[in-house]
Amino acid sequence: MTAPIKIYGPSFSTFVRSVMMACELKGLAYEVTTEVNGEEVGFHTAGHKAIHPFTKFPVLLTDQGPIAETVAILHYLENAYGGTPLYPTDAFAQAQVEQWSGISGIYVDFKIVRKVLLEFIFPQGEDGSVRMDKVEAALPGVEHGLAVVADQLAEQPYLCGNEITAADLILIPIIDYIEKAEVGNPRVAKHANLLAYIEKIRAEAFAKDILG
Ligand SMILES: N[C@@H](CCC(=O)N[C@@H](CS)C(=O)NCC(=O)O)C(=O)O
Repeated sequence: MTAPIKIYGPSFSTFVRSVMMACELKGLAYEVTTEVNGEEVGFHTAGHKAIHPFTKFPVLLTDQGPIAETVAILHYLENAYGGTPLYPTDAFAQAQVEQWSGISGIYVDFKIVRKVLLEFIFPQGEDGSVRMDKVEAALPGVEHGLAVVADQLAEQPYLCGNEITAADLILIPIIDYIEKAEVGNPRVAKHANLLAYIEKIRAEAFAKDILG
């Protein structure tokens, strides 16, 4: 039996979840771990820096060495294991997947995860309070990010057409978290297609145990 693929990082991380879903879609056994070479490696320690120079996660731990950065990991899984494709072969279509992976993993992530969700998870205010002024100031950015991806999904079921791709895997955990966080103030639900997208995906076999 081949050893499971090792994903270093916490399973609550959006990007770790992207890699977990890729493994699920490709039918690959995997484990999410905080061990490297059999040793416990704490986040933001020297051991973590040795596998990611900016101490981020996920990092894929392969027999050939660590692979940092979600996009690089998703490409590696595609090239090394095959299975359900996450990238089209046509050059333009592939560039579209790269484009929407970047838009989702850089801009949408920044506006939604970094500026708002992390403020609730790791409050930076006095006595550990959430800085609501910062959250309020960031909400137009959340709405902008949601509108951009909702527009892209207006005429097609996935970000880059009729098939799920790596770009969706990067977007999905972000939309899942923000939609769940918005009880009583539905910004995702303002876009019926975006709500339908995340609800459909949450029920699918590759995602349901990961998104919970
Ligand atoms: N560009 C990186 C971003 C990774 C990233 O920011 N991961 C977050 C978790 S979702 C992280 O490592 N946070 C811990 C930190 O910033 O110290 C990627 O695509 O993998």
